[in-house]
Amino acid sequence: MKPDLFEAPDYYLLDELLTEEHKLVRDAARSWVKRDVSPIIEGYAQRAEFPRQIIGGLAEIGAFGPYIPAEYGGAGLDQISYGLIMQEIERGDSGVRSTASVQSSLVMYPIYAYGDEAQRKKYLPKLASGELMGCFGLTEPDHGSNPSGMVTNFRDKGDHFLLNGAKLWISNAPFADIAVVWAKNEEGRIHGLIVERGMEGFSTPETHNKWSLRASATGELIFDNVKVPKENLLPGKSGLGAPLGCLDSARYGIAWGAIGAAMDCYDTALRYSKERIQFDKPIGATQLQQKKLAEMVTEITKAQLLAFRLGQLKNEGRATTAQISMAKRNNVEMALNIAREARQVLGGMGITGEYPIMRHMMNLESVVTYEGTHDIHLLITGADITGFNAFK
Ligand code: TGC
Ligand code: FAD
Repeated sequence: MKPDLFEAPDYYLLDELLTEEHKLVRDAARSWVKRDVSPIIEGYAQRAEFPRQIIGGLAEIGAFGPYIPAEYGGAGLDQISYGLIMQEIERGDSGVRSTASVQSSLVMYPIYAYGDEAQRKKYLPKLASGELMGCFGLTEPDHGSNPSGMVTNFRDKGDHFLLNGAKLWISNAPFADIAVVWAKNEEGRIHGLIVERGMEGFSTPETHNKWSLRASATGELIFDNVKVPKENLLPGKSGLGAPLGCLDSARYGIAWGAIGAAMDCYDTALRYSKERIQFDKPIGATQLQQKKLAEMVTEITKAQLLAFRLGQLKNEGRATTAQISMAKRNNVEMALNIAREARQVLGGMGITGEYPIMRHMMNLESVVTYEGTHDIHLLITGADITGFNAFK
């Protein structure tokens, strides 16, 4: 792969809206991605392997629990810093950002928000340092967009719970030490349980043959009469709103992350357009290529403004689920469109692993589907503005 010469577009001088802390956090993540992710990520994606050696670096830049308080090992940062970290990591690769999103928003967040003090103390510091890695089991083979229909269940056996069922498409599953699993009790009420690797009857087979997110490990969670200690139930919240609350946080991170992937594609295409000569002039001097590049930077700028304002609302505790859906949907589609256009600017070179564009494009096909599909987010906006729920 070519050396990483990335320069971030900032057409509307958004850096002026960031605090010194935001810029320090962002720049540390940016430098780490250039040094430790860019040089190796193409090879790992080609081999469909997760680069485990980056776990320590992710922890060091504060990517595991950016907004979790420092007393539990988190970085104690605000939501804009969290977003900027996700942006920089996804600039490197969406799969690496997935690992960080899952660890932070889908494992640490539910333990922090719904767990008791003993659970927080037991798990959060080790998750923040990367000593423990986690995954989040909501999706099932027959229940993806509609998780309320889940069949995974647990039964009270007096001194423990007995867990049965299966989860599919679970990021980090093949190597995770713990899983936050959503399952129904005897009354059909959804609860979160912390399942630990090594519990008898718990297995995590890897999902192969992915053309997308190849540097992220995806797998199943199988529960065959797993005895889960009662103290592993998250006591603070139950019902579908509990896992959906975690998704709010992860989807917010993705709204920022997608900007990173888009910026990398735009920056690569812009540089290539100035260097590639056809018909005796740089292709960047032709109107058609300029149209592509001008539209890309316009869309990136709009997405940056959307994410920044959402971050302000999130910092104030005022961001709604529907606002988060709009940003996730818009920014991922924006990134996917930019990846497709940028790929064309590079002509044949665009399909090779010499440049990051094709990898970003393939990754974004997962990002547009997970954490709520593109259409599901449209329906969330539709329900919010009309008051009519069109899901059912
Ligand atoms: P609905 O009736 O709308 O809601 C059920 C209950 O939940 C409450 N609620 C929320 N609470 C907190 N936060 C939210 N965001 C909430 N949204 C809804 C709601 O008020 C209600 O509470 P109550 O007390 O009245 O019961 O639920 P529904 O069954 O109609 O479903 C709505 C729908 C379709 C929007 C929801 O199911 C959905 O979002 N589906 C998409 C599923 C999804 O996104 N799955 C993601 C799996 S995790 C993943 O993909 C990780 S990839 C990570 C990576 O690698 O980066
Ligand atoms: P389906 O729900 O079957 O949807 C198929 C199509 O039907 C979609 O286009 C959808 O928009 C559409 N559709 C569904 N319902 C409606 C409706 N009411 N109206 C109109 N259209 C509709 N899940 C986890 O729990 N944890 C993870 O860590 C995780 N990681 C993932 C990693 C990867 C790489 C991938 C691909 C997925 C991951 N997922 C994870 C699962 C992901 O959240 C689901 O794939 C997603 O929610 C969609 O579910 P589904 O694939 O079953 O599609």
